[in-house]
Amino acid sequence: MDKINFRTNELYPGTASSQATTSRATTRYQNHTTALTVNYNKTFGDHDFGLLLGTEQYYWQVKGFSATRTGLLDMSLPDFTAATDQQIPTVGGTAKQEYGVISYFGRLNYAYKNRYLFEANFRRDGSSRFGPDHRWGTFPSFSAAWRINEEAFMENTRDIISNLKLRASWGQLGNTTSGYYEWQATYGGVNYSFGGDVYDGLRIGKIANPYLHWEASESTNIGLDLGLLNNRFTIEADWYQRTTKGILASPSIYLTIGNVSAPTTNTSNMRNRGIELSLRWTDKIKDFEYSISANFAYNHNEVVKYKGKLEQGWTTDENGNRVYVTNRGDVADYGNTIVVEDHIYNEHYLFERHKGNGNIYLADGVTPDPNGGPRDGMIRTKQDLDWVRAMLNYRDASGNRVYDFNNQSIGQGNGLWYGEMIYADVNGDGMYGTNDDDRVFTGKSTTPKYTYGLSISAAWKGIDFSMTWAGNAGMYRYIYERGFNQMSSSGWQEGTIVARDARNIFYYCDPVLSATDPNYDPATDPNANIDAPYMRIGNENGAHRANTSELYNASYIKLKNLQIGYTLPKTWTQRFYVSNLRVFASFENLLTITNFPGVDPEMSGSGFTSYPIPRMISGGVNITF
Ligand SMILES: [Ca+2]
Repeated sequence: MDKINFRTNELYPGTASSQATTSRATTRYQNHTTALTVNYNKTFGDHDFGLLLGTEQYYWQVKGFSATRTGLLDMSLPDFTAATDQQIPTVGGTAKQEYGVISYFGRLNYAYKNRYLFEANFRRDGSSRFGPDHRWGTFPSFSAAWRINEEAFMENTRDIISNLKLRASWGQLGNTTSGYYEWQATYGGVNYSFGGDVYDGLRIGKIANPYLHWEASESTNIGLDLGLLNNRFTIEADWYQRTTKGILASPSIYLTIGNVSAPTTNTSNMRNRGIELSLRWTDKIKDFEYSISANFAYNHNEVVKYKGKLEQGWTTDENGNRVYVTNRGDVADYGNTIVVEDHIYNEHYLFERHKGNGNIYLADGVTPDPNGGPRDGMIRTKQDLDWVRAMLNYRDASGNRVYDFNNQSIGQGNGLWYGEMIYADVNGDGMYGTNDDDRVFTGKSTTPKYTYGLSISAAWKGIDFSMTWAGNAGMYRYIYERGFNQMSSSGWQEGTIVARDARNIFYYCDPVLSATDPNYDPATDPNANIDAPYMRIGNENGAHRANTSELYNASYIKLKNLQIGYTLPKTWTQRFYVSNLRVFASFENLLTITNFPGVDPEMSGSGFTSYPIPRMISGGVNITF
């Protein structure tokens, strides 16, 4: 087809039909499920028995084929068989992949006098995704419950306690999170030289692990159900612990093994512990029905087994020098978050602001004070900058530099200057935020520690009302965009590059005088803003470090849904052969209560740059004939 550029009025001839290509592709998915279950239930006096036995097989396969040919007689005949060109067609497709699962399972129920309830489950699952000798996993689970209110000694309390049940369970379940062929090695083509010529060869891309087996999650649960006043008030409380064992991961491997990917292994264990509580009150007063329910949950996750324990600290090497050593690179996956044993999963792992005492020198008046410098890390005054200068100029007895600030030198717009940050020397080696040894565990992640909700609903003479509040707390999001500006232009003049308002929150001092007058002190310049919460605006100079002051509490509570409706009396609507007619208005995400500075604490990513969950207002009519 020809194309025209309307701006220049030029015509671009399209592809000639003899050069046009046509293709056909087929992808075939196939799956079969076979299931067979037998059920048996029997009651002997006070004893109730139930038995279920079953087996299930599942097979899945994909394969695809595609081909392209060139040369059409005419654009109106795009069928694959109509292509005329005698060139060999290009052929491709989807590689054939398949997997299968076979399961055998059984369940046994037993109840005595409807008071003592037991259940045992047994599963044996086999999956083609694991090594030939480790395909099968056995997963039992048991649960028991005691309906205390059915006991004779509870007889007199039944007016108040309508239900009281104690529950306990323990069980294991298998997860197939592995890819279809994860236990096998992968090979790739590679050229090698032999006798001065290049030959095609084959090399291992990824090491096999024939021991790859099921990931199993083991859960323990203890719960209590309580119903009061004919179940008008109910409480459900649960404590749980769930440990996922054998989570698949690829360990760090030594370079001596060569340039290959590590095998996938069942290395890591993760534990979730928590409590869940839900309360509900429901009642009716004449025509007025209402119910209030609230829920609360606390969860703590911890990586209990990964690549080994983190060990780091000061030691003395063979030459008698004090050195800081860490095995962090071997046992952890980290950047601004970290996965390592004994810590929450993806814990924020950040630098901290330096907290100085404001001094420049120690008592001798010549040696810089390593604990001196700006009190909140930001170089705000001449005194602060003089400390940085004294630290960088200081040399030890052998003439070596002792202190370092993330490899930065002093300089406006491109180094340590007014409005820039000093990061804490956490490990005490004199290098302030220079390397990862100064990162700190924050005990915080984007996973909420607490979740809660509240629902209220009411109905009166055809009018109905409901609302749902939900929220999370104890989660933190890292967003640098708010307090650290990466503008491309260097320097900043008030009112020229950014709005005047920015002056109130970003550090500002005279860019010319501060660079030219050695006696200039922002602390005595009435036009400077030295108490700003955020660093100066300017181009990124490399001194910035992801730090804890850019970590924000994303706790929130939201009015997720509010609905008001009115159902017309049936005596009216039935005249029009309508059995039910309800008009309603519904509001989603109407209100968010949070201190989080981003757009929406609930959304993924930093919560600052991605698209938020929308607010929706809708109305409608439900008619049932
Ligand atoms: Ca350090």
